[in-house]
Amino acid sequence: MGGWRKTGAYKEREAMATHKDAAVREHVINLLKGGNAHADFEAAVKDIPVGLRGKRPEGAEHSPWEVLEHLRIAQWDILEFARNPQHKSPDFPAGYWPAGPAPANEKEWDKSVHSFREDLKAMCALVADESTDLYARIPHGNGQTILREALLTADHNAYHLGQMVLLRRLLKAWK
Ligand code: NI
Repeated sequence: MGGWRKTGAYKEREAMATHKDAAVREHVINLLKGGNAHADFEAAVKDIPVGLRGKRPEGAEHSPWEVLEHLRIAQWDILEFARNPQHKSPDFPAGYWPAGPAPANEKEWDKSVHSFREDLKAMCALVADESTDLYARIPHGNGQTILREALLTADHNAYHLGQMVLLRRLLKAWK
């Protein structure tokens, strides 16, 4: 019963594949966590004065709150798409942005930061899970893989984290 599979050469190839798979997972998780080549999420949202969170600096299209919420909603949408066949994406583009430039209060800001963190953790856990096939087509998608969704998340986050830092510079709220 499949005894031929247990030859030394097969086992060696299998060990090599597992090793490469683990390396890819590690690279993708590092990319998701960020912080290697630029400010990570924690640095980008840390200590933004309450009074500036809803401010659009002159010449900028968005406030820090709008960028934070956009980051949260987009990441949540990609994560849910990746793991939940029932997921319905928001309307594009309006559903990916908050209603206005400012949060209702500090609690709403904190809640958004917290949700972003939790979803990022969940995306990393999905990638780390050895039972997740990074290369298989997502059954309810049209060609996407978990690898693609994880890379899309990292790329989209990096783009808007850079934007957040620039907004903070313009608002004089970046050390
Ligand atoms: Ni975006």
